Amino acid sequence: MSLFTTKFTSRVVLNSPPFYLRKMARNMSTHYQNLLISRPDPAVLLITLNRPKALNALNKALITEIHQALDQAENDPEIGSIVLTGSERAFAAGADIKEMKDKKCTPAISHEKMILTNDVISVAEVYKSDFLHDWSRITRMRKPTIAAVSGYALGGGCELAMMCDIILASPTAVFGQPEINLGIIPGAGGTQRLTHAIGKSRAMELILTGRDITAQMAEAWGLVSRVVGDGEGEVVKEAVQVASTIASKGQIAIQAAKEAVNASYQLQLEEGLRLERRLFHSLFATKDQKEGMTAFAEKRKPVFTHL
Ligand code: CO8
Repeated sequence: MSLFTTKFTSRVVLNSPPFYLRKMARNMSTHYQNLLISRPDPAVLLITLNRPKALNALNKALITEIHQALDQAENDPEIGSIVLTGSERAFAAGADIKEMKDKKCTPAISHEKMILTNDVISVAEVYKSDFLHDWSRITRMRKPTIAAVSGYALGGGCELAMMCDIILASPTAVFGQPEINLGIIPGAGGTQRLTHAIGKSRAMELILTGRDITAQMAEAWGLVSRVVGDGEGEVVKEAVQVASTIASKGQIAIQAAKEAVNASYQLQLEEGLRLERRLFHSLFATKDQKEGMTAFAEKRKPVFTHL
């Protein structure tokens, strides 16, 4: 198998989400233009990116709707985890290049002024609007998120997948940071998260050449947790199953575990271990800990109440 993919040309794979997803989502997505929303399990929210003609390119409207759906999930006590997916052909082919192409941000006569698009605005205004920052909403989710990736996950699409807690890939998935081909660099975490995931040399090679890698290579390099079976919708089914399993646990412990793992990116080992211990101790104050251990001793399944 070659290390790098060639251009993905098959027209057999579908642009749109599978029929069963569209049917399931019909009644739940009325106010979304670019997403399908469904509950394949009462405790799992499935968010399907749905801009098929643009290969789910991430424009402002789509990003805004993803954030609205995430807020909905975070605020719904019945939802324990979230799956984010695209179509068979594309998870997301990156930020919307056509939307971005005319953006300008050049120093004007004074360093205090910048020109963004056609408006002259001050550095303070650019700073306050925090251009690109809001892409990372998904990383601030307390509930676990799973990316189910088929087809292209390029540029901002790859970055969006990497913002999720777990990435499952279909054998058709293609990952890459091709921004260099457009005269820019990754702007939504690619240089940082990809390097954490696969190491400096591999990240440098992908980012500096703009090449893609296959799902199998992404698995071998540790970018995705695994490649699932072949077939339309398989990666989504598998992701929903993982999400259901996560949602069936005590949610306080789940969120504490997520917090502790994420802290390993920010903290030195000693501090991380201290945080882990403190979270571990605090879980003994929960009803779920009593229930989990009592159920084990009584040889029955625990019934967690998330208290
Ligand atoms: N933006 C806008 N439209 C896109 C994008 C995109 N990223 N990708 C594909 N499309 C559109 C195409 O323009 C085309 O539309 P139309 O039919 O109207 O011409 C349609 O989707 C189908 O695409 P193709 O005909 O090109 O399909 P192919 O199968 O021939 O090729 C590829 C598929 C290889 C995925 C190809 O479309 C491609 O190379 N796309 C661009 C990939 C890319 O460079 N992504 C990185 C974008 S930059 C980025 O993500 C920076 C993120 C940092 C954060 C930014 C915050 C704002």
